[in-house]
Amino acid sequence: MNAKEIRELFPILDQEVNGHPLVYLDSAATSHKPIQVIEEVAKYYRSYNSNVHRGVHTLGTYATDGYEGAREKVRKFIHAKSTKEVIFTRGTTTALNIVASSYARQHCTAEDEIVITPMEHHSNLIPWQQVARVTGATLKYIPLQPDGTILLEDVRKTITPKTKVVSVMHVSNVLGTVNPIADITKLAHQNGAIMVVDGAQSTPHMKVDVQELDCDFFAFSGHKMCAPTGIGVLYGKQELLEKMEPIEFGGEMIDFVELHESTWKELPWKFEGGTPIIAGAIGLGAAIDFLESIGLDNIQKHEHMLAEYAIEKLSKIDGFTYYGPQTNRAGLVTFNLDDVHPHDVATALDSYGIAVRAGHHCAQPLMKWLQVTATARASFYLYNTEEDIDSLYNGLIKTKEYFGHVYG
Ligand code: 7TS
Repeated sequence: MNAKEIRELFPILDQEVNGHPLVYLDSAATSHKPIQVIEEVAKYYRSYNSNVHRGVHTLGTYATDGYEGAREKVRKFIHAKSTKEVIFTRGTTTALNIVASSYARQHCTAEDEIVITPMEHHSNLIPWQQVARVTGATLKYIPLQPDGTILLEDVRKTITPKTKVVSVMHVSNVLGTVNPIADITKLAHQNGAIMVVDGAQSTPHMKVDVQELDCDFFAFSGHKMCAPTGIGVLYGKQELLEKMEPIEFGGEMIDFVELHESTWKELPWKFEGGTPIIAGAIGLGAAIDFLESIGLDNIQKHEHMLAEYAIEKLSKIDGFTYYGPQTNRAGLVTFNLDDVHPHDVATALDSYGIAVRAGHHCAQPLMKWLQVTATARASFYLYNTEEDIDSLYNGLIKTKEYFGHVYG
């Protein structure tokens, strides 16, 4: 995989920020879009913009073919059995909220337990807090090891026959931990619970096979994998989705409407009330074609290499601390520099054209566990190179010198 050639396909990367060439290290927040995706979305608006599933006119048929064709691309990409199991949503947050609001509120009582981890993004934490609040169910946490991993032994102790739902992130957006989803799923199923996976940080970077994981629900966002914002996916096993009630009611999702009652369309459309995210889905289809043309295995290998290189190089900086496991980690490095607030680190780096994220990364309980108020984070994708990490290293050295001088 040649990251330098791949960069050329991302027009946004060819610019200067604050007088320096842009070094974009914030792809865990959102990725950039290759020209293929930008053009596919523009083509929809330029030549066949229409609503789907209703018009018999020609453009409407093209739009429906584009939208439903994208669904089939997603199905293949995650290896779902049927397109009935692929629901387009606004993103991971919406997808997880559908499972919490529709499945969990129906199935949980005050006798039941919901099991998650302290490393979850707020999107996979607050929906479950809300289910617990409304149903009286108990929210339980699988404890973390000091390096930010979880032990199957602890999973075994936390999940019980009272557990109804287990929901765990595939890859941590802060620690870079890759969780053993297939093994956790087995333990959930042995106890009669369903398994929900937050795949926001795995799907863009590694091959995901929902049948191999055997999870019941899997959520991800298009914008982190080269697609536009505003499109995401909820995968769910058909037998579960069939029994679930929609959470949004209105046009598009109905079959027959009477004055006092209505019936729903079949899957997946019963969960897609209103005009759907047509351009977004078409963009996601183009992003999948793009990622598959490069190969998810190649992308994963490249990011592994970058993460190892970054940890080795940045660890040479006096006062540099990173969080999360040392090995088997995803392509991001969350860190702090002694005596410099992470917001100052990010602001100083920005003045050199280097974009990193600072803050709690939507994981406040995890920050508490790490005993920090915030961190900085550099996250990598297929267009990043070792030179980007060298720039980060040089930027951090200059940042340290500057703040050492100010505070020293
Ligand atoms: N889950 C994980 C693991 C995430 O990293 C994110 C977004 C979400 C869920 C929510 O995704 P959304 O597309 O619905 O917003 N994570 C980040 C991040 O790490 N920095 O900015 C957004």
